Amino acid sequence: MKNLSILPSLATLTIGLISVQSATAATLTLDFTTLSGLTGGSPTETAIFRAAIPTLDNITSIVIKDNSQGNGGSTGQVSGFDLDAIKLSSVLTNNASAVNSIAALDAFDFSSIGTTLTLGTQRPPVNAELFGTTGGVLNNTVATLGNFDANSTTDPSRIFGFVSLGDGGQIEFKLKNPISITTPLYLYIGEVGNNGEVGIGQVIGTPQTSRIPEPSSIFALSLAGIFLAVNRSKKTQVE
Ligand SMILES: [Ca+2]
Ligand SMILES: [Ca+2]
Ligand SMILES: [Ca+2]
Repeated sequence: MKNLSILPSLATLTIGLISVQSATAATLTLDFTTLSGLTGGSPTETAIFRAAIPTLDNITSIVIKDNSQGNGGSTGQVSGFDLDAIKLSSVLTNNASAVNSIAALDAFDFSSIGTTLTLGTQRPPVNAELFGTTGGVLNNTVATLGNFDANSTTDPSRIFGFVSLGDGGQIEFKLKNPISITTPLYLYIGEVGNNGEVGIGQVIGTPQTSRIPEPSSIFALSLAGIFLAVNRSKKTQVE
């Protein structure tokens, strides 16, 4: 009888842990595929990467990080990953030249309310600011993150249309409204220059397992198992 009184409380504790886990947001890393061709302004050298958004509920943020380890591209104000644009679309395309014209979800707010930029470091010679930023925040009149339109050049008279994250930098996009995935959705990002810089994408949302009433089923099964085990044990003792 002593053991029996402990068993229900252990089962309750297990359910408690499952509930907490279900409600907690998860950060998942995206698996990018490189599209064929290039797009952008002039010179046209923006490479496009596509990732299927994982099946999550309540997606609140998407994060793009530089993971170039100081390699690739140019120095100074254009150090690190050079983000031309970001787009969420239900349309799947394999061609960079099509990415500007496919339908987009109205998901992003490119103001300082909807974006959090964590500046990476510049490789010498260090400029006052990373390109596409002003006062440490995104300047979207320069970066135009809604359009894959970057001029892939460091010529001061022509450089336009992207933000450089700096080495190890990142930008977080807080979505206008949380998104739940019920049909396939794709993220497209562009890297200006296609010159060796590497990005990581992450999506923050809630696992959809929290929708399925499995924990209560597991609980019921556990109790049934305990009941059977106790009965069997009692019978064994009697015999
Ligand atoms: Ca760069
Ligand atoms: Ca742009
Ligand atoms: Ca680049």
